[in-house]
Amino acid sequence: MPFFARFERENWKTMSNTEGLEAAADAIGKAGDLALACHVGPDGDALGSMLGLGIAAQNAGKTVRASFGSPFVMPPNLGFLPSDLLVPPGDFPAAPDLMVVLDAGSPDRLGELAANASKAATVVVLDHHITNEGFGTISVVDATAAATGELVFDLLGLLDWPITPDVANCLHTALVTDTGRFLYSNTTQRTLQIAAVLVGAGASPTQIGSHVYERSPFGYLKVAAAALSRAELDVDARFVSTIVTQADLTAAGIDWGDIDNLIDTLRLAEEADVATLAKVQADGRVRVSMRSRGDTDVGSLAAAMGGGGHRLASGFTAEGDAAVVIRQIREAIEEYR
Ligand SMILES: [Mn+2]
Repeated sequence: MPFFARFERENWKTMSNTEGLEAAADAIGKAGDLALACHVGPDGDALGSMLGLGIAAQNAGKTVRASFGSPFVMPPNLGFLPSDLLVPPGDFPAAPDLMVVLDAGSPDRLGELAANASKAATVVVLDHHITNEGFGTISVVDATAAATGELVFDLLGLLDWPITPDVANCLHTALVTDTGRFLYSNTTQRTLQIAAVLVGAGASPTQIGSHVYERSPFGYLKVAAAALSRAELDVDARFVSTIVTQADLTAAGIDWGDIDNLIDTLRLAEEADVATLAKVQADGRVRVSMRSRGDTDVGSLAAAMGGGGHRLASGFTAEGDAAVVIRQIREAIEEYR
């Protein structure tokens, strides 16, 4: 096929490569009501792929409800996404006919909505986490996709549902955030081809960039300064880490959603292959984010700790002292190189 023909609407279908996706399109196309859920603590891909699919489905005449498990708080830097479809998890259908789960590698990533999924007649899973073991009635897991938004894009092509500017902006947000602005190693020619179609359909890279990357409350600077001043580098282990606590956030008047980009500053330390940010919640639990430059499979490391993610970006939640959790990671690192 000529290169540019791949951008033509009628050729989108040929870009799809999974049978599961056709089964998913069939189930979604036939449904009257759709219940959509993404992972707790949603990022740009989780929300963007869910809302993009939801808006397209609503435009196609479906009744759509979308949600994510507690805490039900929209991340501040994603507040620009059209969120009319969002309902609190308590208002989510208890036993949906068709539930679509996006960007969640396992049912427990749904929080309390895992119970709704267990009662749903049909569960379609769209995901790209390599740690996804394949749950749901129809499981579409493509670890070569940079974002779940790529799978939604293919799905809309199969369904022949229009990509309106709102849909395009949601899906482009999914691609931009999961690829680190098209710079991470998961970025493929195909990712950029899809992005080109989305921008052509009305996505605004400038709007997405200005909200997601170019603004933070002033308190973020204070928290980042405190966290970075406490950062520790283990040169032998090529490991940099730091801890942020609820007290840091409270003192600066900001929330956890405001520090989503902090790990990107921590990981700048060139001496380290692995960067680890431990976030001590108000209830004492420790939410850990990890990034690798390429030599360490932090996805498998996180999975061994009860979490998940990708080879170079992952996370898990632990009980106990944050400094002890960080020491455990540092001691385990060699096994994953
Ligand atoms: Mn994702």
